[in-house]
Amino acid sequence: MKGYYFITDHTLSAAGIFHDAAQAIAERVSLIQYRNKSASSRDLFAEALTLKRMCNGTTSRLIINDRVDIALAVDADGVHIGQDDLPYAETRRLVGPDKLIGVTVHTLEEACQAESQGADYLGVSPIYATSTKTDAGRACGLETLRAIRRACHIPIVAIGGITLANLSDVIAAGADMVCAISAVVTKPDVAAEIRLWQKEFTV
Ligand code: TZP
Ligand code: MG
Repeated sequence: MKGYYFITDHTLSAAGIFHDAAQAIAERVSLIQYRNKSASSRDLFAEALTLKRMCNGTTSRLIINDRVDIALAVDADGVHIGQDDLPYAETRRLVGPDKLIGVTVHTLEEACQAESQGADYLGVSPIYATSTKTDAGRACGLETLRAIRRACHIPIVAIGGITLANLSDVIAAGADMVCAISAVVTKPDVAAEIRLWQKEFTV
């Protein structure tokens, strides 16, 4: 797991989540997360199923944010849970041993706990202040990211307020993957933007 991590955002997207996701898949982004905090379960299911079909036969794997039931219903590749979602152990019991589980962490303690429980990757959040997620909490900064990098061995996804201007600092602090929503999906050419982000991981 390395490179840009794509998350859908229907409120910020200039061209729509399916257009954005198609571009991310075409750019061979390894993880595509479906995140929607406002739709009904029926609509979540329908959209997640569309994304799953788009990912089938490609190198991109589909992760569902928050909702284990939706992840199971569409046979997604994994689920991403936060500190207020179903606990890790129950999530693992429901999805089985083969699905990916990502866990959002804000501190070194939460990171160590998630790793020891068996998480497949850590979402360290928010690195910088962001208005995209209103309840993201205080920025944990590069210091926390470095501390988690030193202590943990599983892949780290950094998220929150990351732009092309600070991306190299975040990679240098130890992120394997970096997610940006507003800095990418608001751009007129999402594919071109993703290419710029992916390039930062090859230098
Ligand atoms: N989780 C923590 S911060 C965040 C999420 C979903 C939002 C990131 O968006 P942006 O626009 O890249 O700051
Ligand atoms: Mg969550």
